[in-house]
Amino acid sequence: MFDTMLNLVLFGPPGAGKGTQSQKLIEKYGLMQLSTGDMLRGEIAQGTTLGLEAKTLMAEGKLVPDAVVIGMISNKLDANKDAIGFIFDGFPRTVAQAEALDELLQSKGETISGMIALEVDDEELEHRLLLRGKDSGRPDDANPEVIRRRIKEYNDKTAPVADFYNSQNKLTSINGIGSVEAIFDHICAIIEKWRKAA
Ligand code: B4P
Repeated sequence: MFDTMLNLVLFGPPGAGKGTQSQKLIEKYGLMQLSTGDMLRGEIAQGTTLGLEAKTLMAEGKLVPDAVVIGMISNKLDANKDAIGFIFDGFPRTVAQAEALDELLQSKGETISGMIALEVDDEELEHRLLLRGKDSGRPDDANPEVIRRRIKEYNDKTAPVADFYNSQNKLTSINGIGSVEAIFDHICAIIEKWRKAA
């Protein structure tokens, strides 16, 4: 579908709609989603050592160590050499992770096509996550204090990742409030623009 690989970083605070939009992008473009949150929850479900280490941090709304998530992403890239492109969902979450991702892709002759950042205010984020927490079974969605901690972690450690991609002229920010369909259409329009420019 694409002449070159499409590698999209889907960015935004917790609850911004990254996971929701990723599902629709997989269906439309056949891209492979790499969600570090899903991978970590998988490790917890399997009761691995890594999962045990991540469980407490995630339940407290803290980020897990960079080396852990970088290692997971590196393994996935190696295991999916035939993918036509990747959606990085919830990764990178720190500048160190963004630098590591650039290096990993460079070593394969690839690069990030662009970052799309979903902008949603804190009040709406808290509302969405508490709503999801009612039936998601995710401990990090059930407690307002933990949700606020996640938003603070995002502002302190993750927000600078947008500047990292902006300095490479790869950042496009869009409004993440509105219908899921309208936001999806906006994301697709940006991808089409990248595709024409490639
Ligand atoms: P994630 O799994 O990435 O969790 P998230 O940020 O809450 O998910 P997302 O933003 O995808 O949620 P979505 O909008 O789809 O991370 C969980 C934890 O794992 C982190 O706190 C951290 O501890 C750890 N972790 C993960 N990656 C890491 C990394 N790289 N480094 C270190 N630690 C890491 O959904 C939110 C809700 O909003 C849903 O209910 C959805 O239905 C709803 N929604 C979506 N779009 C909407 C819209 N337009 N209108 C109304 N509601 C909407």
